[in-house]
Amino acid sequence: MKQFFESISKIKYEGPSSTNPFSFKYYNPDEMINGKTMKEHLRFALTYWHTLCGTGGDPFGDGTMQRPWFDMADPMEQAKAKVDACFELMEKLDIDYFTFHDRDVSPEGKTLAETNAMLDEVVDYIEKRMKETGKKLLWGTACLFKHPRFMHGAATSCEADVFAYAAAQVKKAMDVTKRLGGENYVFWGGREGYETLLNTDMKLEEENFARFLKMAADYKKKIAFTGELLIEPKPKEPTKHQYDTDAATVLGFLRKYGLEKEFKLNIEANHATLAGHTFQHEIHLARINGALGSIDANIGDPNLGWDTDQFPTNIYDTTLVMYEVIKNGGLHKGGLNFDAKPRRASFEPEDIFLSYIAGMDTFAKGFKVALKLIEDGVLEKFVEERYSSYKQGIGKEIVSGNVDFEALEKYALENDQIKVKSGRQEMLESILNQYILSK
Ligand code: XLS
Ligand code: CA
Ligand code: CA
Repeated sequence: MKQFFESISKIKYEGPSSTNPFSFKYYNPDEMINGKTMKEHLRFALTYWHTLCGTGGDPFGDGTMQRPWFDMADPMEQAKAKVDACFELMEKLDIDYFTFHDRDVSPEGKTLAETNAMLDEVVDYIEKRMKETGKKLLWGTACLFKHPRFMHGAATSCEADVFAYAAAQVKKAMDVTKRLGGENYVFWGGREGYETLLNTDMKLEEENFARFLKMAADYKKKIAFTGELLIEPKPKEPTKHQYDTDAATVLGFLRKYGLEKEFKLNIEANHATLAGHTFQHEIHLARINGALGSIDANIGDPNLGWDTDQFPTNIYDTTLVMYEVIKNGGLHKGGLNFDAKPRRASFEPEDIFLSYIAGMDTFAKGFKVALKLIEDGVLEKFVEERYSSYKQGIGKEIVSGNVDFEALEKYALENDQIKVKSGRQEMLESILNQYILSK
């Protein structure tokens, strides 16, 4: 097997006082926590597209990333080299899972049949490497946004031939995901949206999108794929209006078309913030609706209005995300997928390791802080007390559905001298800081 990162050996846990940049300070994969290893709790995944395919190019400049396989002239040789690099990185970073789009792992041919044949050839190789190493596929997906044929959308394209092509591509990507034992299959509506209503039949596009997802859910049953189907919300970019704007929009859409039992959500930090929400808000909303599938662990830049997909290094965020994950009873089939890329100027192969280490350590520490917060029940006790008026008296009657407007008017006329309590936001934020800084 070709080795691409020979100068870097397996990254080990050295603890918070280590000054070795190529070591984990907080991520201790084998540490037992509540009967499971830290690795089993966090279920980290490596993203194929950013890590192996990302060039560092932007609208103003060429690619910058030094990746030995970029120099290989033969596309299939390059595709297999990326597989080797992927497994070497997972091994050295102690990551068990990976995620990919069909077109990340193999090139596009002249015809769909040729493209499928090349995909099969690379998937054979991936399968072999998975068997040798025990590494697993967290999720697969289809790239329905890169090729110009998808300029008007895929399932929401104005061209029926494009709808059919997208269906064929998703069918094949689902087959491949099943074959590799993928635990989920993701739908990110890359170009499912629109730029202007002057040329758009939004009603038909929305209905077609639902038709497409229904066919996918039917196909899942047909092939007995046992993974979860996940939709990944995002409000904008690449289109101006993406149909899967945020978690609430997607849940409403699924319910409208009777698809809510078939799909869960893959929540990404940078998409949450682009939608004007916090990462925690989106995860919380998915969780309380029984729809938290998986998490794309990255972070945006609060000063930039686009999807920067940076490695997550904000401990405040990761604490609150892990707080939600613990409340969810864990990630189940989901994982923490680093849908993130080193900055354009962090172009050396070493930067891949340093970026993953930063993200993994930030999540490991956030997990520990969240565990302590939950163990001490500080936030829960406060929230429970804050809503205690619904546990007895008139509140209990409201919650039990025993009163109507007339009964409440009678009650309010007799009880109109109301005392409300402070929300104590600053006190709670200060407690959270205390936990982050000291636990
Ligand atoms: C892009 C999305 C994409 C999905 C998979 O913004 O995050 O990478 O996760 O198609
Ligand atoms: Ca994503
Ligand atoms: Ca993104």
